[in-house]
This record gives sequence, structure tokens and C-alpha cells, in this order.
Amino acid sequence: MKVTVLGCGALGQLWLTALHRQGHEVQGWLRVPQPWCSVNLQETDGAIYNELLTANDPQFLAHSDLLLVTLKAWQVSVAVKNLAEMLPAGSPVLLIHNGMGTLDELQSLRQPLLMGMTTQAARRDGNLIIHVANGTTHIGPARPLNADYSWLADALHAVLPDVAWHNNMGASSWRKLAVNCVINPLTAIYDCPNGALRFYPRQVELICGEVAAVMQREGYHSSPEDLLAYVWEIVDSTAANISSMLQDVRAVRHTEIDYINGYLLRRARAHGINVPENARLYELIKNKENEYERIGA
Ligand code: KPL
Repeated sequence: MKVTVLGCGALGQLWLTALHRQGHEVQGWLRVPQPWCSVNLQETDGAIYNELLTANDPQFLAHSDLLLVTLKAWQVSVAVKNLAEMLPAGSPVLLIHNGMGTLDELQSLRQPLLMGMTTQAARRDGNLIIHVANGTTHIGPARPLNADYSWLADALHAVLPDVAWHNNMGASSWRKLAVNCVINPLTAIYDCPNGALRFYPRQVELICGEVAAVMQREGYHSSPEDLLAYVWEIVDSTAANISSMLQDVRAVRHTEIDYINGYLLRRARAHGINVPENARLYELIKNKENEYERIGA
């Protein structure tokens, strides 16, 4: 396969490395207009993989079989729209990011649009990307497709297991949204690892109740108890993690709040549902962002 990976952060470098090692042709696509990108990855067994790969080559993009997008949610739609003209109309675009709402922004995209959710854990430590833990990547259609793309899950599974295909990603996207609505803002506000949320059970419960109400109105089977149990499972299994939002806040970067609790607020408003706890967390994180954007960080 010929693959362009848009976004060369931790997850992007993980996929670039895995694809390259399995003999696929790969290039990275970066914001900086340079013809190469370096990947510097420490595997789960401690081995270091260092390579200089092609980047930003329009000819390569024009022959790519897949555009794999590993950008933060708020960067996705502008970046994808900029490349879409050069990408063949039949080559799928696979989005892997936290949160929801980018599909609404990419409605006019002519390529097949796929979405993915992953529990592969990778983080940046200076110039090194550390592959912290293996996980599972679930992929499937982001909107109705006119061909079968499930072969892609098999191809990607051979590269960075596990990868599984699902024809219906809706309910699992909402369950993942619930996880992110709880863990990301709370850990960013309390400046704590995921596991420390065991100290805030009431808040976790309130958020899950609000997400369940919106999820039901969106047509998905759900209950506050079911979401709560799922969220606690993820809190415990990622107890030592520093959430991506806390990492963003610590690094004074823009967060994905508009696509996590912000998306929930938009859907709640559309259904006339009150979600005060999610609204409060949204405001708190926006205030943090506005504060560091005001001082020019
Ligand atoms: O997706 C995550 C994130 O940090 O963005 C979780 C699941 C909360 C793991 O930390």
C-alpha cells in the first residue's frame, strides 16, 4: 500500500513506523513545508526505531491508497480539505482522533470517509515517541460507503495489531465520547492521572448521566449505569495515564474540548436537553485556553 499519514505526532509516528517496517510505501504530511520527516520511536520492548521518511510530496499523495489522519480534532477539517483535491477520489480517508464533530465539517469530501478509535498508547518525551502500550484500533464507515473497505482493517491489522472492522461505529463513538467527556476535562482541571478520578465519583456520575440522556435522544441504546460502568473500567485500565487534554494544558496547547464536551453541548442544545455539569467543565477548560492565548503562549 501507498499511505500518506497526515500529522506526525505520537500516533502518526507510530503508524508511519509500523507501515514502513512492514514494507509499505509511506510519507508523512507536516505543517512545515519540508520534504522529509524523521520518526524516532521507542517500541514497547525498549528498541529504538529511527528513520528519515519522505514528507509533503504531492506526487506521492496523488498516488496514495489511503490518507491516514492522526491530527488533533480541531486541526482535521482544514488540513484534510487542503489535501483532498490531490488525493484520488477512490482512496479512503481514515480519521483517528478523540471527540466528534469533524464528520459534519467534512460533509463535502468526495473520498470515502472512515473513522477509527484506538487504545494504542503513545506519548512524546522530548524528541522521542514512546509506544507505551499495545491496544486495539476499531475502524469503520463514518458515513454510508459505496464499496466494501473492510480489507483495510485486515491490511492494517498485519501492520499494527489489533485492528477490527465494524459496520456500525455510532454507539461505540458515543461510548468513547462519554469516556473523554469525563476523563479529559476532569484530569486537566485537577491536574491528576486518570486513576485519581476515583476521588471524584459524584462528578463522574453526573457527567455520565448527562451523556446518556443525549445519547438516547441521538437514537442509541444507553443508560447512565451502563456508561458509568464503562467509564470506570477505562479510568482503572488507564489509571497511570496522563490524559491527552492534561498533556495539552501542561504544554499550553489548544485542547480538543470543542469536539468533546463542546460537541455534547451542541447535540444537547439541538434536543433541548440541559447538561449543566458538561457546560461547567467546558467553560473551565475554555477559560484555561483563553488565559494562555491572552498571554500569547
Ligand atoms: O483517550 C484518552 C485521552 O487521554 O485522550 C483516554 C482514554 C482518556 C486515555 O487517557
